[in-house]
Amino acid sequence: NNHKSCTVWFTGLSGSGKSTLANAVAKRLHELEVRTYVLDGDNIRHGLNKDLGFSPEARTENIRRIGEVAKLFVDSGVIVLTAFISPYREDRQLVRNLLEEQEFIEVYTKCTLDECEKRDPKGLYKKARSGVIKEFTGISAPYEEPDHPEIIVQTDTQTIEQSVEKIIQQLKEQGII
Ligand code: GGZ
Repeated sequence: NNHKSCTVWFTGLSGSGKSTLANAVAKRLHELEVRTYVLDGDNIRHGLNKDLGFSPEARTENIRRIGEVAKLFVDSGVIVLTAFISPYREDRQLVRNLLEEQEFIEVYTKCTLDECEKRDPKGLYKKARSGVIKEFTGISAPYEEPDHPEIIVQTDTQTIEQSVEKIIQQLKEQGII
């Protein structure tokens, strides 16, 4: 299949649905015979970035490296989907600047902290509240909302299918797929 490459950059709180959506979009793209790769904590923080923790400096370096890796994937012709909190506006801007204008599609998985905390699939919010985990995003570390993301998906009111569809539509409108 003939398609362009880009980075679909998910940003949002822990538990807001970044990985779920990245994988759901990848599945949908696969059906359309588009080549994709998903970067997330499982394949990045356990490997390339296993030397990094969650201090502001470590998060900035985490995102910088992921941006460079995403750029390599874009150069190779695939659509790369990244699922990282990426809490700092400046860090996301830096990645945007690494890529061509049409190649960076920022998707804000918007979800109230309340709802993320209710989901708490790994029990991390509970640990953050009790102080077992320090500097936890949304509780004891900041999350800076994107000002002008290409896409906002409201994951506490929209279904996964609706969100996937919105992202696929944007890729079509931009002539990527
Ligand atoms: C935020 C943390 C923290 C702290 C561990 N703050 O829900 P998860 O578990 O699977 O996703 C979170 C993941 C965040 O890593 P990122 O690389 O996406 O973060 S960043 O972009 O800010 O560098 C969470 C887990 O790691 N986790 N400690 N203190 N999330």
